[in-house]
Amino acid sequence: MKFELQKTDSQTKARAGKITTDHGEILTPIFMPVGTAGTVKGVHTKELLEEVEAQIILGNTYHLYLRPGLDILEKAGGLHKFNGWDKPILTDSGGYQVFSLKEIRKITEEGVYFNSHIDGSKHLFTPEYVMDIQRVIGADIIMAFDECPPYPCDHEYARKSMHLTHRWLKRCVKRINETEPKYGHSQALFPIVQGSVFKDLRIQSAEFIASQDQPGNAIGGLSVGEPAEDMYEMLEIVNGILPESKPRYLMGVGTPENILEGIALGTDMFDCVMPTRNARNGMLFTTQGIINIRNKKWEDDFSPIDQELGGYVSTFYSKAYLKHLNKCQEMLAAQIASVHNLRFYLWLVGEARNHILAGDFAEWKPLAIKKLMQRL
Ligand code: PRF
Repeated sequence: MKFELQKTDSQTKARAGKITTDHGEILTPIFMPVGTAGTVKGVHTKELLEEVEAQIILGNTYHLYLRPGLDILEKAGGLHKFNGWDKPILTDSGGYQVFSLKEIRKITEEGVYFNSHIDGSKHLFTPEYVMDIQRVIGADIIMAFDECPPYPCDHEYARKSMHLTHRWLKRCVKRINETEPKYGHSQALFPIVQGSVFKDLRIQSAEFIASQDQPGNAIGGLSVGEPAEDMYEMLEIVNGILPESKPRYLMGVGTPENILEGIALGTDMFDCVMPTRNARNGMLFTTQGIINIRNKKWEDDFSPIDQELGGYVSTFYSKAYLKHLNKCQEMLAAQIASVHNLRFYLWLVGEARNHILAGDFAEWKPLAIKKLMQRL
């Protein structure tokens, strides 16, 4: 994997860059649609390519390990072959997913014991095993095994948890260095900064993560319930320490506003279930503002969902028709809304990139936030 920094904004920390993987290029800043179980829910691969114009998608180690399981993934020749997505893929390590299980897990130095949410069966994820699983899945970018502490948590818990994440990282790096990719394309390991909302821990963690000298770095443990201001403060501290020459990935973030602020603070990559999850609940992000399609006012609005956004789905279907489909709980409602919202998110980061390159990102950002976050 290679990262080329193309431009840094003169008034903010925003950057435009290019990541090159064996499955192609990613122009940054970028948003990565979440494809937990090897599918971006409700969206065909063809639509991801042609409508959403996604450049990289996410998969989850935890879900793919449980279903379809390593046997099938290996027989398929990895996730790219299995789901037909021939562009870059990133897999999360399963740490975060396992931690959200709460009742059914136990954390030790060795790793995390957990019960499957599907059939209750017992499993152990260690840093080594999670690297092995991600070798079998075959993503282009793979994440280190970390603990994401809950919010709020006290300084003592956050400190111990951070050190555990750092020790686990060393084991991840060792395992990756001792093993080879299975399918001929290379895999880049991204370590994850933790430290909750404590400045001293975030500084310590960012320094340790940077010292591991991996191809890219991630910031975890944010957008877990803390005030947005705390998230931005932590991000500013961490991005000031992580090297400029490598991509920075803010995990699980966020709203259009969070993403634009994250970009302004020097972050290059984002992922979030928000565009797809909210789509299924009838919330649409548009170039004119936010729509709740369940609202009565759309009942007889026959204008396209979003003319300015372009694309087939957003310009062909009307708001009134989508409202009708949603009310009838038709599958197509979720599909249309998901494709539309993802196209919007990819448009958003593309616009940010264009404004960084044009040199007017700082002037554009507050106006964009005001317009895009207003409720219509
Ligand atoms: N760690 C991992 N995945 C994540 C997170 C994390 O802290 C977050 C936190 N927002 C989202 N996804 N491994």
